[in-house]
Parts: sequence; structure tokens; C-alpha cells
Amino acid sequence: MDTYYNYSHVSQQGLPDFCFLEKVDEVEVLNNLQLRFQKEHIYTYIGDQVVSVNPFQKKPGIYSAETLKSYQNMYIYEVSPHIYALAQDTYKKLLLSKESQCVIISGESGSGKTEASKIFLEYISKVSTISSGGQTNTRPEIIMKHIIESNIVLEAFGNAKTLKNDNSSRFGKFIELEFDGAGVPISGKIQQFLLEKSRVHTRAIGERSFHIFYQFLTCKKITQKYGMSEDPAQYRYLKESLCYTAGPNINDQRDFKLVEQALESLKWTEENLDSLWRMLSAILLIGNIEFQADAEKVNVDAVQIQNPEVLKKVASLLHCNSLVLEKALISRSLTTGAGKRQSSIKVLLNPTQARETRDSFAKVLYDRLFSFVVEKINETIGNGIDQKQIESIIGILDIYGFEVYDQNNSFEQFIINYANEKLQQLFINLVLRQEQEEYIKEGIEWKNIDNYFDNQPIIDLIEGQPVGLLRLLDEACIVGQSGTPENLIQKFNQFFSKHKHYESYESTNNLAIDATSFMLKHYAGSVTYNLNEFIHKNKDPLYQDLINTLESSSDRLLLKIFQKDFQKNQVKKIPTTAGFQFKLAINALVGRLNACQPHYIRCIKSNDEKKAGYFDYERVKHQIRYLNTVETVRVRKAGFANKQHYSRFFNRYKLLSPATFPTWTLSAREGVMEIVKHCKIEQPNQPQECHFGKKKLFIKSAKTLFKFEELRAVELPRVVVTIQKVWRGYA
Ligand code: AD9
Ligand code: MG
Repeated sequence: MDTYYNYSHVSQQGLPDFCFLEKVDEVEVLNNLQLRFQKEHIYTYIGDQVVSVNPFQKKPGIYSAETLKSYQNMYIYEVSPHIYALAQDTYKKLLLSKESQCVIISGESGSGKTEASKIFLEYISKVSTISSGGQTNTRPEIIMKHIIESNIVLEAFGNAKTLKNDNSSRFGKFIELEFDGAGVPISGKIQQFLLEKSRVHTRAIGERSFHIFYQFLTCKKITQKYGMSEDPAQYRYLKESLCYTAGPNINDQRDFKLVEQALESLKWTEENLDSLWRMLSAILLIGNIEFQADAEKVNVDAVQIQNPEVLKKVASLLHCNSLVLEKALISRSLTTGAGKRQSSIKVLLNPTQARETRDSFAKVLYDRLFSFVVEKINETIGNGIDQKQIESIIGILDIYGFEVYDQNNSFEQFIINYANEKLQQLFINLVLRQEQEEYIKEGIEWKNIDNYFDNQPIIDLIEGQPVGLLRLLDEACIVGQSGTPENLIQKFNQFFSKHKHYESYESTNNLAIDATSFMLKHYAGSVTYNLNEFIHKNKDPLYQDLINTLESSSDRLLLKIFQKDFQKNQVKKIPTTAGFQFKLAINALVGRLNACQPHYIRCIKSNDEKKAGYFDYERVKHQIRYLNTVETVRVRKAGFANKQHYSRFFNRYKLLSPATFPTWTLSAREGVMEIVKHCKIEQPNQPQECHFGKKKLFIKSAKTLFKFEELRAVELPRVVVTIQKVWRGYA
């Protein structure tokens, strides 16, 4: 077994902790990662962080019940690197400190974040319910089961096949597991961040819409009930991207059964389920509504609906009036004047506007439906618990990973990459701050390290006040008609042409950057964004005529999810652009994470082809660079390879000195000092190997830790024989 302490074994299998490297540079880090990957070890530590390399294949046994069990009650340094070890460490810290914990999982799209989050959740679920009694169907067990089932539902509605990942998360997710004072899970909460809703109507060729659309079409019972064709090719919204299957590991029919079971277990009512499938059917059919020029209106560019039977079907599925719906799709009410002079006129839409209105309608329906699904889940897993009972939480953050496409990176990629910048910033701040603060707190002599790569400038560029890209984008949305992509680029250039992370057509020879695009140099690479859709997507309009149509519906779910929009004349206190809301949400999340003790899983994609067991050296090198892996190892190593509470160290190694074993009456700290002295650890050429903090022993290099282990391995059999003799003597 790839044990942490077995140093000779380790050299053939790769080092289980990068901090054990004698020389820390990119080549050494990469070689170690590659060697471990080849030897089937996908996890490696950097101290107490886990680096995970996606193998794109199921590794036998690594998530078995026996493996999981072998991590229980173990310390992270006693067991081979695994997400289970990190989860165990997290749970143990929650029990000991009663402080909230979180695990921050980062890495680019397809690197394995969502899988890692599930493995982590599975472990916490098992150990936290065992310690609460171990019986089945206890309340903690049910809560954890519901949270795992919620994940199945959320993946169906919020994940999709992209060019990068067959099961790509198209929303950000923060799962909070809520514990009482005894570390028993009593409830949970899921927060979602900005679903990529435009996927409902548009996506790149070779990508799919959200899994649920393909899944529910495999269910005859449902398609027959709502008169839907089972063939995805019959729906424009599924057809246009020319992709109907999500790859070898995704089976829509099987997955739909799991979704149905999960919804049943989560106690969805028949009425809600009926509304859910009806609405999904309606969304697909909305996409099939066609427009044609209205021949009767010769002087205007007006349209009429080409296939009224589809429109009627949509109206019937949404339980609303088809004439009202038709009007809302081909015309728009505009308010003119003010006060008593205010009046409303109807403007006929041209074909482009009509299509845009249709697509907006479909995507807003889906977006609200998704929010409703999350809300329902929260009702179930929140379970009306009294907030006062919640002592601490374990938060699991799994967001969409950094994403760059060869063509057409739009508003969605901008938001996704902004979120990843925020997480990277959090990582830099916390890892360095936490490390360095601990040394100072423990009274260890420490010289601050501050020459790491900092992504603060790019964050300021995006969200800065009074001027940042998001702010300028919001302004372009307020000015309405005059906010064009060309004007917006001018504004960007005016403020940021000299910014080292920004480039536009004015400042570069790069032909890919034209008059409506700009490039940002993100921490993970450069991305050229096409601004054409930014203003529209940021405004995210929901037209009043469509709201009126929905208000006429008799469907209770529909009325509920648009309830707020029906409240007319509401005064909007804050701008409600998509970008602004996202900024608020992500900053609130960062605040929340800052209040927890963080744990990290850094995910790496082994190759772009999703090929099993293939380690693409150059691709991994790129990720190692932007993840600051080498710097992280350096900081951890410039610190200490290992730190342990005195009592723990003392108990493991007390047998190394006759003074401390079998009896010792002084403090654990003094005992540890005695052991270190007796073992002659401090060599003349290696002074300062062991540093004595207030509560912990800090060990400089891993070799020293191994040395203690080797001595213990020699001593242990002798001690056992002695103890046996003593016992025999008694007998
Ligand atoms: V995205 O940012 O949501 O697009 P993720 O979440 O980082 O992305 P995901 O966890 O979905 O990636 O992993 C992508 C695929 O890699 C999975 O669907 C699996 O097929 C594969 N994978 C990931 N982790 C593992 C693993 N530990 N073992 C085996 C894995 N396969
Ligand atoms: Mg994911």
C-alpha cells in the first residue's frame, strides 16, 4: 500500500506529499505527479491540501466501503492521500473545534471538481451518521440521503455536455451541511449561482442542453401524457447543436429513473411533478414556434406565427390563453409619457425581435423552474429546523471551472471566469495568511513570504469601483438604446487600454480581437470575449407582455415562480442586472467561506481528450503554473513539512526514549523535547529541524518525520516483547 510514511516504497511510487521534495521546482513537481499518476495514485498532498488528477477511468477499489473505512479516525499524515483523508480531517476539526469548515474545490472545466465534491460528501455522510448511532433511517441518515439525492436532481437540471466535459456543471453550487453541537447532521442548505440559462436555446455545435431534457424524453409515460415526440431531433432547441448523446458514461434513460426516484424520495407532490414535466415540454415546444412575415402588413416588418398549432399546444401546457401568448410573442407594449399623460402603445416586432422574445421566454421559464427545484430541495433538507440548533457547518463549494473556447467566449464565460478568479484570490489569501499567521501565533520565528503571484489586479479590473468592467457594462445597460457593443468597447478602452491584464483591437496585433471584442489575461490564461451579447445578457429582460401572459395562467407552480414579477409598480432599489447580482452573490459567498476553516482540493485535468489514464505533460504543466502549485509547495515547505499537537506526537513516539516510556509525569511539550533530544535529531549540519511552538511541534523536513517513524518501527517490536514478558510474569 502507498502509505505516507514508507519512504523507500515511496521513491518508486512517487512522493505522496510534494513537501517531501528535496528540490522544489516545476520539473520535480510535474515528474512526481506523472509518476504517481502512472502508478495509479491520482491524489497527492501538499501538506494538508489534496491535488487530484482526473484519471478519466474508474480506479478499482479506491472508493470501496473497505477503503472508506480505512480512513476513519485516521490523521491525514497517517494514510495515503485521498479525498477521504481530507474529509476525515475536516470532520474531525469540526468535532474538535466546533468551528465551521469548508472545502473549496477548484480546477478548470472537466478537472473533476464535481466528482470530488461527491466523494467528499459521501465520506462525511458515512462518518457523521455512524457517530450518530449507526442505525438506518435515523434523522441524520435521512438528511444526508436527501442531500445526496438533491445532487442527482441538480445535476440533471443544471449540468450539460460541453466540449470540455460530458457532465459539465452549468451553475455554481454551495452545499451547507448543518451540524448540531455533537457533530450530528441535522439539516442542509443549497445555494446556487447563476445558471447558464442561455443554454436552453443556444450552445456550440457538439454540446447539449441540460441533461433533463434528453432524460425526460426517454420516459414514454411522460411523453405520451403530454403528447410529446420522444425524438430529440424534433425540437429545434435540442437539434441545432447536432448532439443528442452525452458520451459513453451517461445514460439518459437510467439517469432519469434515478431522478424520478430522487424526486419521489424528496416528497415531490403529483401536482408539482405534473407541472414540472409539463413545463419542460412547453419549453421545448416554445423553441418550435416559427415566425413568418405578416403579408397583410405591407408597410411594417411585422410577423405572424407560422405554426399556430404549436403555439396552442404551448398555451395549453402552460395553462394560459393562447391569444394572449401570441400577442406577447409578436408585439410589445411600450409605455410613453409620464404621470396622467402616460399611455401604452403596441409595437409590432420584426422577425429578429420575435425570435429573441421567444428565446427569452423559454430561458426565463427554465431559469425559474431551476430556482424552484432548488427552493423545494431546501424546504426538504432544511426541514423546518430551528436555526439555533445549528452549531457549525461544513460547506462544499463546487462551481463551474475556468473555461475558454476557441471561438465566441461570451457573457457566461466572463462570469464563470470571474468566479474562478475570486476563488483563486481566496486561495492565495487564505493559504498564505493562514500559514503565516499560525507560525506567528505559535511563537515560531518566521520571515514573511510575499513574492507569490497575486490576481488582485484582474479582480479590480472586473469588479472595481468606481470603474470596472462590470460597472461600465451596467452603465451601458441603463442608457438603453445607445448602449452598443462598439460604444462599450470604447468605454473599456478609455479606462483600461494601459491595464496589463486587458487588451483590445487598439492595443494588439492579434486579429482575433476585433472591434467588438476584448481580451483579459486571467490567472489561468488569456480569454478573448465577444461583447456582442453582453449588454442583452446582462440586462436579462423579462418583457411585461410575457409576464401578463403568465399571470393569466391557472398553473399554481407557474404563478408561484413568477409571483414577484406580478407585483406591479414595484420600486427596484438596486440595479438588477445579471452581472451586478452575480457580483453580490459571489462576494457574499467569499465572506461566508472566510468565516470557515478552509480545506482545499485542487483538481487537474490529465488531458483534453478525456482519454483514460493519459497524462498530457504540457497540459498539466499549464495547470500547475496557474494553480500556483510550485509556489504553494514552497510556502508550505519554507514553513514546515509537518506540524503536530504535542500530545499526539508524544503518544506516538514516547516509546523512543526510556525517560518517556513507560511513564512520564511532566507535560506533553516537555516529553516531546525529551524525545527529540534523545533521538539526536538535530544534526550539526541540520540545525533547527524541530521547532517548539506553544501547542505544536513543527518539523522542518519530511525526512525528519520519517526518521522518527523508522526509529519507532525498530523500537515497537522490542517494546511489544517487553510488554508480553511483563504480562507473562503477571500470569
Ligand atoms: V466543470 O467545471 O463542472 O465542467 P468538473 O466538475 O471539474 O468540470 P467533473 O467532476 O464533472 O469535472 O469530471 C469530469 C469527468 O471526469 C467525470 O464525468 C468523470 O467521467 C471523470 N472523472 C472525474 N473525476 C474522476 C475520478 N476521481 N475518477 C474517475 C473521474 N473519473
Ligand atoms: Mg462540475
